[in-house]
Amino acid sequence: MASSFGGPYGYGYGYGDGQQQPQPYPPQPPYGSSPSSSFGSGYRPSFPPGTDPEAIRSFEMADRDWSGYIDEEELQQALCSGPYQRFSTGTVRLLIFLFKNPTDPLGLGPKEFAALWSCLGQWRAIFERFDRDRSGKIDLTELRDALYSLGYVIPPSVLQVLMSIYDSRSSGTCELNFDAFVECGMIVKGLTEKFKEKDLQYTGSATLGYDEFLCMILPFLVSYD
Ligand SMILES: [Ca+2]
Repeated sequence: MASSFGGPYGYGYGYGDGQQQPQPYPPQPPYGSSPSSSFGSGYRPSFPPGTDPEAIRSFEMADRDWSGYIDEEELQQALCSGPYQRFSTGTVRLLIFLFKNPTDPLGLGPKEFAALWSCLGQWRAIFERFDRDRSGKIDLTELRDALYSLGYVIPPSVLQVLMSIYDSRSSGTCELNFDAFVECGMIVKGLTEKFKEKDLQYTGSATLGYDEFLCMILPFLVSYD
């Protein structure tokens, strides 16, 4: 009686002859060779379906210690060698603070990195859309309009403060580079969302205690260098 159970995959649970050997887990450093020459030999960070192949490539290039996570230094490297020219340490720290899963001590995992990559793509689109004079930078009016398009009506006095803070991280020419623009935009977005949680009547005003105020802003401040 011929048996065809199992088909091409067999029906045992062991690793018989001719079957693929199990890949090491967690991924092991390629002793004696550089990671870039050894990709594809078991190092498989698990990305969500539909992740931009460029994001996956950047992750694999950046994860130099093969930990499966991207730390601060590796993220800076990944962003500077990708489609973005430069990212200041301050911006990189803010991105890690905003995207890191608090239970992952080693840095950004594939899922968080993919989310960050997608988010940066959206900021890039906003940057290009509002850089109306094609200077490659965002000036005060362009910043105002960009934030307005996201639903944030920033008063002129606050715009001046934002420009003075992030311009100094940028170039000192009253315009923001992309990394400073992302940092500025994410701070405004993050703090506004926190404030809105306290503004239940949606009036633009909120009453909050001293401790609540500190707890709200300190995580953003300490993410800076
Ligand atoms: Ca511009």
